[in-house]
Amino acid sequence: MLDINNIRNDFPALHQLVYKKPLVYLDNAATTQKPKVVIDTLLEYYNKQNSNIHRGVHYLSQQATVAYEEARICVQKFINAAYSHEIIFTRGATESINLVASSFGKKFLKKGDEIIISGMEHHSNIVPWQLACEEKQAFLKIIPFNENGELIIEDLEKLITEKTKLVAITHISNALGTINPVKKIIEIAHKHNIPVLLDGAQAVPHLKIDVQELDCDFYCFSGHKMYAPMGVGVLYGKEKMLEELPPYQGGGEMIKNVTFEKTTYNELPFKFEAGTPNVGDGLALAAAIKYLEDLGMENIKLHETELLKYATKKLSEIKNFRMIGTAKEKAAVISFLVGNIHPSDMGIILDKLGIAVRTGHHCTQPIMDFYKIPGTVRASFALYNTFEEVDVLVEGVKKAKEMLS
Ligand code: C6P
Repeated sequence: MLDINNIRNDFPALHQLVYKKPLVYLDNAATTQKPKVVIDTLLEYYNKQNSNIHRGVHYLSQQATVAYEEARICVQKFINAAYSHEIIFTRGATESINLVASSFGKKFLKKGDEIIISGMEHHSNIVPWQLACEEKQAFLKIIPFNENGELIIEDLEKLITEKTKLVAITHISNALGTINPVKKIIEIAHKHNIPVLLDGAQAVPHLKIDVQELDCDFYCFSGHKMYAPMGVGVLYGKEKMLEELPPYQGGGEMIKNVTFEKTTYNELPFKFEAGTPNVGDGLALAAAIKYLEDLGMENIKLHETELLKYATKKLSEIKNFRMIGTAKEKAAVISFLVGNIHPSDMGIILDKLGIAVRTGHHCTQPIMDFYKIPGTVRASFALYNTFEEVDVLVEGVKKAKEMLS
């Protein structure tokens, strides 16, 4: 079992008062707080190692290059990719998805083709595909979900045609908490030789990810939702897929040889990493991964599952509490409404009590349209949250309800 009180000491930001109240940070699906080891890694990099990498002959450049490539190997092992060159550093999940949508779209999409996504995608896994489809006059098809917020995957078989080029699905929904049956989805798609991209932005901080076991073709995530800094993320792609895709951006690093007549491209992963990379944040991402591995992803999952159970039970006792997203398989995300109270009114009162939650559509407007609601209040938990904090949330919701009813 995790010693949560001890763990909390690793996170400086958790120990502060807001409006003279102890901070209860429950906006972890938006971004997590950072452990000291991650902050220190960043400081150490800029204090001692800072230099541009790959092209330098001098000591600092060589040291930083080695450290950055070690960070790549750290990510590779964390998600069990077959090769380190299958790990492309990006700015985050959004950029990873845009990279695939743009490059895959350019190479493989033709007029009349189809891309399948689901009804519960984050806008980051909708709009890039819409852009790609618009360019090639292709179409988006949508796997629906039921009232509980579970995908109706029997419909996937019906949606697939010989024109389907790719399936792109979120591993865990940021607004509903649903853990999707991605292995099953991948099996169905692969039966028809269709590659699958998983948006793992919400999954990587909570589950042990094994991309070879999943057999996904692409996996995308952001560092800042898994205790690393903002501005760094990952695209995993199977070697064979990445080899086939054209570059996303042009510039330094991604080339082998440039003349005005013709440019040849660098090998993987550099073909997709144009320009000076975000070295410091890459190293800090590796530090976050080591931190998670030391705690153990299984232990983290156990703790968060207990928090989810406890919070679900306690909140459900509040009269007129309505949970949005009641899938059997859920991560520690609770989206809710209370009576007719507008989510942002609830959020403002919770904030004044020191409780940080997110309100609104969470960049998933189609989900809100499905439930015919303007948005939700969302409490999302991390490895450092406590049962006492759940109690504070429950009391806060009761108080807000009293004030707003
Ligand atoms: N969700 C949330 O509060 P970026 O912004 O690139 O780090 O991540 C985008 C993204 C993609 N997919 C999913 C499932 C996500 O949840 C997010 C980010 C945040 O839920 C911001 S809206």
